Amino acid sequence: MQSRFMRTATGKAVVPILMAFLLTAVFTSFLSAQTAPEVYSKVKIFTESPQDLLTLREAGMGLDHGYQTEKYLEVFLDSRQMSLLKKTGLNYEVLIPDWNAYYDQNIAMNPAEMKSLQREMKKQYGVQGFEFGSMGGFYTLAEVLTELDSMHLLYPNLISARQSIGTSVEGRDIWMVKISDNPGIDEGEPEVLYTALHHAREPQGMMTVIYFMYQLLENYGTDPEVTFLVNNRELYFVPVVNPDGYEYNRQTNPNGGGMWRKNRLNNGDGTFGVDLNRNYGFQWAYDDNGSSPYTGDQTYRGTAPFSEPETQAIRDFCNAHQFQLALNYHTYSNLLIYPWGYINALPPAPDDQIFINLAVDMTQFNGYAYGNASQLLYPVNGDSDDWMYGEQTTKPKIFTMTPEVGSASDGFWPNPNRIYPLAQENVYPNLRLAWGDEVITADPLDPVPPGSVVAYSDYTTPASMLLSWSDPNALANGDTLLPGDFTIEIERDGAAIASIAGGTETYTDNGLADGVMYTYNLYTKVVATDSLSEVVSVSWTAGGAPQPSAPSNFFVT
Ligand code: 0X9
Ligand code: CA
Ligand code: CA
Ligand code: ZN
Repeated sequence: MQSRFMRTATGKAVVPILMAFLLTAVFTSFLSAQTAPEVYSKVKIFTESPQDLLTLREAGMGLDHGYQTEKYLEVFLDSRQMSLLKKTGLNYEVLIPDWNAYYDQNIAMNPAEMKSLQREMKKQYGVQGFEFGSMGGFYTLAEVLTELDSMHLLYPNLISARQSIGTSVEGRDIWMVKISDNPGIDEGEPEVLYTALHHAREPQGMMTVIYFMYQLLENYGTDPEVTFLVNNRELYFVPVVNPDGYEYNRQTNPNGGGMWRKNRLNNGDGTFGVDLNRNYGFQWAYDDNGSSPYTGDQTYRGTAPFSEPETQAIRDFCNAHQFQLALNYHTYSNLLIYPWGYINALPPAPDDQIFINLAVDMTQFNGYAYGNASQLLYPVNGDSDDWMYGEQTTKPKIFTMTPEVGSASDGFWPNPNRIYPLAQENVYPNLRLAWGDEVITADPLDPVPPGSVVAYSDYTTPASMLLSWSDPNALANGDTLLPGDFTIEIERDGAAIASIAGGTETYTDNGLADGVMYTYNLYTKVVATDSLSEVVSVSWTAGGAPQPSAPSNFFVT
């Protein structure tokens, strides 16, 4: 029999450390036996007629995610769903009878393999802080927290310390961090939210988010786009919305592959868990098609809207902020999904077109399909996106979308060699979301530019230019701006030459060449926030004008 750790990516056996792993394997199965994890099977269900699809829907299996074609769908089923499927009489084929055994045999890598893959990936992707976690390459919950802490230690000026936004059913904190310049200050800049792991078995979403955070931190100050966005946005991250479910997967499957989806509420009838992505309070329980009333189902929606502390935490966090855009990361299917979830319709104009434009832009390089949930998968009610967008009284509407990262072959626990590429293909969409075209129109906290800007030089001062202007006294939103709050930044022909304190209103630029025309850019910069105004440009020739000329209208009387 082949050991779970003998098979390597290159096919060679790793004998010297085999003993240690056999021991680990024995211990692991002992642990597993104790917690008796569900057996999940990968099944291909043939749905050749509309009647077959109806039969399937009416079987009450609470199907969630899978790969579908006209003729069949491939899904992961727990034992309860398996027995329901058998009763339907539909044709099916079991592709993988025991997913976890399959995962351990075919996907999990041993530490030596992980290490060399790690080296290769870091080199190829040019990242420093991001690395593999210990759970099949994915960070465990504890490792996510270590990453957040080390980011804050390394980049205290760009990322906040982690803050709890609430606790889970089992009392674990749900952590949030903010990336922005001056992360400790609410600068009133446009706010954008990224979350992951609503579903415990979708760790690639979390890896994608952490990878993006490192991209921001490591490229700040060198990449102009990253620098602009970090300076002018407040980017919030909740990498693990469902810590209990994720931790449960670690306990049952410490090497990765755990298939628990929901939270870990004890439903009191021998079943556990509410699907957090069916528990939000917008059109909650709209029908039984987009969510399930049955406690044992994978898509069980809970006893009431926001019955779960995890969704309450996200709700309260959103209500306390002014998020304008959000991405809730899930896996898989290479999709970008926008509202509505509960019906097959788009939000009213003009928002429908804004969503489409955003999605077209964001998916142009990774090729994800975009649309609403019904167009792409199946209807869902009580999901995060419908609430974030649809709830418009307790908070402003949020342009929220769900990426489903990875292909059908990646599944929920992709091969470790897919973690970096899948994260990388979502950096562009993440950046575009932060730009928020058509959603973030003007930053109300940007200052007003300097007024009446004049550059002047004449034959009496051929080597210098006198710049003058009137200081702004407000932000774009009308808030007062005092002289001590800002500087006027000056560029000559594109290069920064001076930063002048508010209240000065003039600057003399010396050492110029007589007869040469110079172009100056002036803009206001708020000291506390680095927020910048629009740029005002003026051009004038050194010593050039007005030329001294013979006096005219000259009379002698
Ligand atoms: O069923 C879900 O909750 C999501 N799929 S998953 O396999 N990750 O569970 C799809 C949710 C789609 N709905 C919206 N984005 N509105
Ligand atoms: Ca900021
Ligand atoms: Ca700023
Ligand atoms: Zn999901």
